[in-house]
Amino acid sequence: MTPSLAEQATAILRVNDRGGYTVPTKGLYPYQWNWDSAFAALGFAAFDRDRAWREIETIFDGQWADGMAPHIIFRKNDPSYFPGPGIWGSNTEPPTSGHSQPPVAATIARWLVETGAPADEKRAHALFPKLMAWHAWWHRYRDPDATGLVSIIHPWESGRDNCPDWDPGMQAMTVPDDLGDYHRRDTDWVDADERPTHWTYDRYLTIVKFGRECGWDHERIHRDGPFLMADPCVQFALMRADRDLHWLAERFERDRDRRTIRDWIARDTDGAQALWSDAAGGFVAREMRSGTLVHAITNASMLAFYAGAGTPAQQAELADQARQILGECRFGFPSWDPRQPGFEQRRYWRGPVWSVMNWMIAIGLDAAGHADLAARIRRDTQALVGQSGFFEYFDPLTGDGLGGPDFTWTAAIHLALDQEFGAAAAA
Ligand code: 9WN
Repeated sequence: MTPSLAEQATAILRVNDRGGYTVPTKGLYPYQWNWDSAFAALGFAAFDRDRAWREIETIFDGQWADGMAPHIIFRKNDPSYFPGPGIWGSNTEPPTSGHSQPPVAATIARWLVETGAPADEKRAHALFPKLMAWHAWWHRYRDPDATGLVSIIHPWESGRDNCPDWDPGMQAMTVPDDLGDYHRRDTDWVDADERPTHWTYDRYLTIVKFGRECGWDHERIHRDGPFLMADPCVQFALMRADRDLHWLAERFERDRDRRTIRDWIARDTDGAQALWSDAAGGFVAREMRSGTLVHAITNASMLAFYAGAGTPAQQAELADQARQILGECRFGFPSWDPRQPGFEQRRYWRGPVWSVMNWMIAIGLDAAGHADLAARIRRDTQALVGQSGFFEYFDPLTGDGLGGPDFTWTAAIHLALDQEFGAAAAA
């Protein structure tokens, strides 16, 4: 008998388990990634809550002294991925990458507490100071002037690595003559049409070189680094996670932390307005040195609902944009507006659909009173897996599975939707 989709998803989490942490998929991504693990925890929660907590806790095995939870932890060298620990030069134990990824761990931790037992509360209590230190790092090092708008110093920090959103920042960059030759590994595993170009990789590595050579001095990187943009995904994930951290702080009676978090939330609610584009009808990316907005809607724009960001008029406009864009696709929500130039239905973050983005978008749409849109997004997410399997991402027009197979977070979100995790999440 063919195993059910839920059984297949469970098997994928088990196969990708390396003992306390999962890899996103074998071969293509052989290490632990930050936000992948936060979402993986949701999947484990469907059948093993202790393992769910381990997944979140191990994200912080790589936490830096300044509070940063890095985007990759390199526990043992695996030459099947490039760039590996030697290129990053983090000088930490375990070795890690040198920047972060969208902060969703506090949101998942809150959810585990809300739906759990005293054992969950205990785990969250122990984790709280690490979460707090990580959020403080975001506010201090990615928004040093306390404007309420956090920046990213690398497209990889957004988690939406190859989105056309980053083109202005990437085009403005000069690739140094001594960047050196390198051998990409990703295209050994996945068709080159579904991955970033060589031009893009040169620029990814230019930023890593700058970071490594300045010893990952994040004040310096923010000030003088080759790339500085603001990302609606990071901004909104952080705003949401700050609210969830505040909820935990209240529960644990951490009054000083509560006050600090309240200030962050107030500031970021104002700061997010710097991402609003009248031309696009939504929140968009911004190149920070020139102040230029990228006037196009992405799946990250749709996270405004999840963050509770925007005025009622802005949210109404955004919901209207969501309907129009969904009208262009068989499966939502695309990572780049199909009506815009630059849409590529198969290339990573330039059009395809991601389950994890959909999970957050649907929670926000529900909370904002757009239950029909939320239901459509959830239905599409499950239908994609039913049609094509547990791929890394999917073509929004055909539903073809793209990128890596047997993908941890796609399996995790399938289980979460199957069990209606987050369906009635608190706003
Ligand atoms: C670089 C692991 C990660 C995700 C990112 C996704 C992709 C890595 C890469 O894979 O990025 O971080 O090498 O392409 O864009 O969101 O966390 O699944």
